[in-house]
Amino acid sequence: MAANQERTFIAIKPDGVQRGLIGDIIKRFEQKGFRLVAMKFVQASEELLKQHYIDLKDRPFYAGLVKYMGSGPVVPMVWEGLNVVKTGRVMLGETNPADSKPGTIRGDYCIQVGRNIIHGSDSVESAKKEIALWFKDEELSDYKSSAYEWVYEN
Ligand code: IDP
Ligand code: MG
Repeated sequence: MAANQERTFIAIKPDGVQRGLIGDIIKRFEQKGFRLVAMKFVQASEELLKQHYIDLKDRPFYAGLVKYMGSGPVVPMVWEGLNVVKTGRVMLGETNPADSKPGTIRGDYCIQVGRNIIHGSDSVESAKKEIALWFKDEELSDYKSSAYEWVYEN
């Protein structure tokens, strides 16, 4: 896979949807130059959310996290580009909004860790797992962005 085709899984959580932040969040990824590969507006099942956060199953906040994520519709997305996993995490800010710098999504739009409005994959490996969990292969769009030559040197 070419480096410019790295993919990450980003999801706007129920609080981000309810607070009217969908457009602002998508805009940041678009303006950065990343390519939108897939997006849905869905109410996730408890089963899917438990699986999505399976690595955290022994943490005391796991049940509350699954309930929070299922409390309303979410916007799961796949974004593509050079170093998109790492850069995506930088754009999100820290897990705890209190530690997130202004200019980051969590730094700008939220206050508490349990209402931190957005998810982003933490590695290329977990991105692959999360994309496969939330999207079917045929839901991943294979178009070429007309901005590609203006975003990348080669
Ligand atoms: P991340 O979302 O920045 O990758 P993780 O450690 O993977 O952070 O935790 C997943 C999600 O679980 C966080 O985004 C947040 O919504 C929630 N979470 C993490 N730590 C706490 C906590 O101490 N209390 C409540 N919720 C938490
Ligand atoms: Mg995580």
